Amino acid sequence: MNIEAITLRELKMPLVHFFETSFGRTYTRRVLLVTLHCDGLEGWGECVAGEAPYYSEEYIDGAWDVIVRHLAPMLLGKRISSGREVPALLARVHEHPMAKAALENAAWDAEAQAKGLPLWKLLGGTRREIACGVSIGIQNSHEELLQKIETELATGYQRIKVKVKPGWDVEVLEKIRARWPEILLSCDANSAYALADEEHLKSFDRFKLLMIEQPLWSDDFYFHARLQKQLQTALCLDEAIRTARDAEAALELASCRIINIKVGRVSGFSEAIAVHDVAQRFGIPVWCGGMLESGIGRSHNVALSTLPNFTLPGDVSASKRYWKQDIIEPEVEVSRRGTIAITDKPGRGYEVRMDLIQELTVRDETVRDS
Ligand code: OSB
Ligand code: MG
Repeated sequence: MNIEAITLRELKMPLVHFFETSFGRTYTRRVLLVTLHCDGLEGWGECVAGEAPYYSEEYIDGAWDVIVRHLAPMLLGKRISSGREVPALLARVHEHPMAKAALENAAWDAEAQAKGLPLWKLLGGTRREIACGVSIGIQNSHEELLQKIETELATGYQRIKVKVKPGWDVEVLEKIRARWPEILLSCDANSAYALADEEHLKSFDRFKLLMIEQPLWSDDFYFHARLQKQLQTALCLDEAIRTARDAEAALELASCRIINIKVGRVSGFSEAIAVHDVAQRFGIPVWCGGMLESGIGRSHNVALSTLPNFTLPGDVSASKRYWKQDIIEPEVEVSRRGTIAITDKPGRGYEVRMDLIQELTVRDETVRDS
């Protein structure tokens, strides 16, 4: 595949419902899509960076800049035969995992099309359906949260994850457990707690959670290991795991018993597979996290979730939970049993809707080999 040009697009996509985490509320997603033009094929990737540098240091305007000025020029004019070759080409740029992932994943997307293979098979997937959970943000009231949970359970989702922070935690979990004593329930703190909260976090054990996700600092393994020793509940790391090396360090230290893999956070499919493999070697289950993706990123998450060690329900859920209309055809749909069926179609298995993409695009730029 000759990489002839790369197009960046920013889409403005209002969420069906705002999404609130411990670091803030999002009403509208600014979605950054990249297209690799190679030999008449178009490989698509999504940069999942946030609107602001709160989840991590990356944000959409910074990602756009680093792609145009630094990353795209490292790929343009290159001939590659697989997505696997992309990380080495981009290695000179320090960090910027979500920007790199958009490009690398677009190359895998093109490779799957060129080979006439489903992307999930190319990634080494084996599952014919994946298990789905939902991530529910902080709401205006407890009542609204309970209402949301009821709706998601009625739809068939297999696991409920709620966002927590100091002041929106035990009382909320208490009410959820009072109403649904048996459901698979977890919580995600996005680093909202500190060491002084150890006793408070220990009190979560009574809720029989599947996991507590990233309670402490986003770069920490050591204090999570200390905390894990004090808890019955499994810890899950999200933000802290950026590489397979991180996963190995965290698991050797016993910082967590579960890992959330987000393909953007770990810089692309190659590293996501490597993290998956490390976890599998340690006997640690993984699940696929989400970043409020449009259909492009969502279809890539679906493909990644077919790898064998994705044994827990992920945050990969139906398009319609986020968007009035998604930019892929068909949209990602979830069965009454809370599963997504995997198709045998070549490529990502979901067509891009160019009409809608054009309608939603607020800026675009194409860079070519100069
Ligand atoms: O920590 O998983 C997270 C969204 C934005 C930033 C961080 C997180 C999330 C989610 C959303 O939980 C999951 C989804 O896309 O459904
Ligand atoms: Mg998380």
